[in-house]
Amino acid sequence: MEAPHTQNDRMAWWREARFGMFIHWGLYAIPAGVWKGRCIPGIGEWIMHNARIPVKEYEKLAKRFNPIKFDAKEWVRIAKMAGMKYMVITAKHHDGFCMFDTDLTDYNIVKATPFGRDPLKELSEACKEEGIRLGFYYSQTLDWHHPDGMGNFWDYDLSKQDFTRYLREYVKPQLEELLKNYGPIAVLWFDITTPTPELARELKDFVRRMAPETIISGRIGGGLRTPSTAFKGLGDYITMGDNQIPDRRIDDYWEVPMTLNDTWGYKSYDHNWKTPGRVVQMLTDIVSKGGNLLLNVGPTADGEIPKASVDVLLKVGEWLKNNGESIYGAGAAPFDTPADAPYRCTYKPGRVYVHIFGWPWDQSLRVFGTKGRIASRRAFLLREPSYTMKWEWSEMDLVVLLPEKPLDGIDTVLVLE
Ligand code: FHN
Repeated sequence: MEAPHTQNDRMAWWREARFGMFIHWGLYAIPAGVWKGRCIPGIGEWIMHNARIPVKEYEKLAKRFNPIKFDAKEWVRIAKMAGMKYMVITAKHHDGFCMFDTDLTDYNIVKATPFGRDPLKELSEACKEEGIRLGFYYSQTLDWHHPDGMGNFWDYDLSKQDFTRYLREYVKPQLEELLKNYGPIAVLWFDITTPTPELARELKDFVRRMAPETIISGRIGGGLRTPSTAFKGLGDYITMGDNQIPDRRIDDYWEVPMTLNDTWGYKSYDHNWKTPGRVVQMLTDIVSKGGNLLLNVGPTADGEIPKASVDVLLKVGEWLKNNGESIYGAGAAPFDTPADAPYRCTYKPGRVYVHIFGWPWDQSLRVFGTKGRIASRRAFLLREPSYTMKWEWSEMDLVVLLPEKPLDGIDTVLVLE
């Protein structure tokens, strides 16, 4: 049993950070959702599975992978400008292709592609320079390339597989490489869950021994399911279901993995981008319930983060530059906000930040259920601290008289001090 303070120490930066960049990048960026002239339904990084592409055929993509536009510094700069504090990139996704140099297989970006560089090495250096924490996504269960990995029923006879051998002789040595050669690794982001609680425990103990400071995602499995599709298992925090924001606060560490469009890996014809306003409001909603947002980008086979996603991220970053105080290090307010209220509240000791999404037509904003929970002395706009507002209690609610118009159409932040 770990000493509880150890986990809090490990999680301190993560709780402060609140907003990270998820990156799904691999060979699947080449077909980008199209195989043999057919648009393949589903998320881009699942194309090998969804089109039942045989290993021998999919492997050939490696010969064509030459992302010459990849620039680690530029990716880190984008994350920074977006106000993100950490980055989690796919070291190995379900297709089994390794985006780092590894002695365990030649099926990796350095040995099997004309590119021949190690982007994770380059990113770890760029992140260090810029003070962004770097984590790795690692698919510990599904591996459609490895004969002992799970999930590839179209090439392999599943009854002959030995998953324990895969975990011990392939997964663990690869994690050792990642933790030793790229460290310090902020997060190991496991996915789907490890098949048995015993193996999840073995994996967790292994990572802990090697890197006690590395945070482990909830999808390592091995425990009970938490609310709905959320998972904590033996991990350090609850990983919510993909794109799922809980409807109320959760008093634990938790994170929502979220796509910026409808795929994780790049798909040439998915243009369904979330707007900057929607992202800011989702981030605020998540922080108001005590969680983190890990927002995904899917770079192209050339090595670029699609311009449409960069445009959204930069606008989110602009909003955060002006309003970051209400997000970083903030958490859930000491009172509940009805799901249909036109605002969300984030909180730091001494300050409630009311994020107003819908400006009231009569300028009077009712902050529900606050009586007895907060003792407000001053109400002002975060971006205009000199502009103080009148307020009064009405039954259990605080009613604040706002200026005529919002300062920010996306989310104007009112501070109750
Ligand atoms: O199957 C994966 C999917 O490709 C993607 O990586 C997401 C990200 O959270 N995780 C899995 C599904 O939950």
